[in-house]
Amino acid sequence: MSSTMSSIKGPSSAQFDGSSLRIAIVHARWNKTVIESLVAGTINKLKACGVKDSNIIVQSVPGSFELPFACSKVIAGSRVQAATSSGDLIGLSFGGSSTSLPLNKELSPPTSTLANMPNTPFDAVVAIGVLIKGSTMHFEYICDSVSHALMKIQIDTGVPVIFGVLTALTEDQALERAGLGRGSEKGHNHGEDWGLAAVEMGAQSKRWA
Ligand code: DLZ
Repeated sequence: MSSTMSSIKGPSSAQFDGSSLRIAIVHARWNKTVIESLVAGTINKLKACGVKDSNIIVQSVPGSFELPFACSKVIAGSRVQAATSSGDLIGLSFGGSSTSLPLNKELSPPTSTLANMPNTPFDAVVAIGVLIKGSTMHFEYICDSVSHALMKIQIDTGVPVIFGVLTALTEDQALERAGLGRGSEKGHNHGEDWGLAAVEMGAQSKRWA
């Protein structure tokens, strides 16, 4: 493509109202710098669409391979919670004997804990991970299994799961897609697109129900 021609690639935006939505962000901790920028971009866009601070929860997991399990638990847990009046975190035990989610451990953006949430299920979940290709087949196996598992969760549960997993061949590719490019072009933060997608799918799936 000539350098004067602009790219036609990318989402076309439609604005949806997120003010009544509850959104969960589940993110891996591998490749932390990129992850932090993507999570911040997602949260900024959710808030720009009207999603309340108190209706955004953030859960971290070790790596991208853990994303499907955590998304599945978060969706199931919020449904159980919605079905009880106590607000107890039934079914949301992550690691060891913990009975509450270790929320917002790494990130500064304001988020709330599940324990403080109104008792309604999540309208959408954003799964965020950054996979960077190494010298073995590890990358291919994780990319493949995680993308299939996340798709299956949203189809099986009826809760939209936004695919916020970067599958980058190089560190530079990952940085550019988080708006952190090392060159003169910083790149676009894809977290913003995932925030928009979460609001659109959350709002639409209420209508399609
Ligand atoms: C082990 C591993 C490697 C090598 N690379 C990445 C990566 O680039 N991005 C990522 O999110 N996670 C990585 N992991 C960790 C796995 O996803 C997973 O956490 C472990 O294999 C434990 O199940």
